[in-house]
Amino acid sequence: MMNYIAQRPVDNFRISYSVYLGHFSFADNRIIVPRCLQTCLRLWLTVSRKGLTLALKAIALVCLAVNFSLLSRLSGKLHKNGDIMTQLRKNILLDTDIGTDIDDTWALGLLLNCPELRPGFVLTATGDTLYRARLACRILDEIGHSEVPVGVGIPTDFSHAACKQEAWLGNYQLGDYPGEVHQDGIQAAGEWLQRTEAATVISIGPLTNVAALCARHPDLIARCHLISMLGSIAKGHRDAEGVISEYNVRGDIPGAQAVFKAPWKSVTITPLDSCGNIVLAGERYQRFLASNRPIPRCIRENYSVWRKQDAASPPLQSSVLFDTVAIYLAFAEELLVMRELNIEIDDAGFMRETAAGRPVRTALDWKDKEAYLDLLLERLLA
Ligand SMILES: [Ca+2]
Repeated sequence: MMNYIAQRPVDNFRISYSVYLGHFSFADNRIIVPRCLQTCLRLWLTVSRKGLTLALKAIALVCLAVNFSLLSRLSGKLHKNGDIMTQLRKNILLDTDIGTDIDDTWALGLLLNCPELRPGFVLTATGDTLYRARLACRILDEIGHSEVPVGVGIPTDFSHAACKQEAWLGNYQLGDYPGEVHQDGIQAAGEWLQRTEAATVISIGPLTNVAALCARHPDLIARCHLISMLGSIAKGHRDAEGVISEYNVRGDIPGAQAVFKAPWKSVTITPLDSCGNIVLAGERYQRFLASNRPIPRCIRENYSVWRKQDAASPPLQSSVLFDTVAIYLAFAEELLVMRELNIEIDDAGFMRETAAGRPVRTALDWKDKEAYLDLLLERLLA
């Protein structure tokens, strides 16, 4: 697989230069041209234009040479720091039911714009997994990320899982994707886990594929972290009080129970309690509409097709962006209220806290939801 960071030289420079300056921050968007070099260039142009003495021209030339030498040494350090950042990125396997609710499309866009994360494999889950793989391929192709391999997951009979982005997908086939495509996505995902030292699985759909990986490769799962949009602890949709049997659990209850019994290094979830009312609206949504960057443009095109099939969808705002919170949890959690709960999943798809339950880091609420909405927008527009 091609190196993800090498695809984004501007990001690489931005991150590396921030590291070099000693004020590294992933949110830091500054690109700084050394000021001394600018000054010398200006001096050289001035003395050239005004025809000043040969001595002054010589002094300016020496200053320029010294600065280019410094810049060259700095470039070496930038390259070295870029390598370090490449190694620090988390390797992500995304298991997604992209193509029914639109939030998976937003989540994929967010994942691709998070410099802390390296999307290593996209596996499609639930219902018509071939349609979902074609859709993932076309989105990745459209926004210039065909370095990410895509695998067709296990198809299931899931009558509620409509193919709502078919009109945008058109006749795009797996063979049109310039990157790697795997008809047996479970086999290929297992091989990817085998050769990936430390992987994080982000699951944002029903857990059929992830359960299959747990059954086939318990040894590999034991070295992975799982982050999932899953379940409901005390709230349902749009902050409604009361626990519900949530869609991703209900889509494959035995699968979810098996995944919770697997030997993960850690399990972290965003239940509806924290992700059930994440909406970009007002000025934030206007800024999203105004952006001409490839990721927002692609999401907008898909959202436009999707919302024609959802009459309840209000205008001038996003739908609920549940799955984006799982992506956020892969690199940070400080904006959320996190608790470790011992959770079991019962046969009706409800999460229950029990003494025998699996320890799960659970995002129960927000410390600062407005800050998350700002971060989400900035990442999508980056
Ligand atoms: Ca989903």
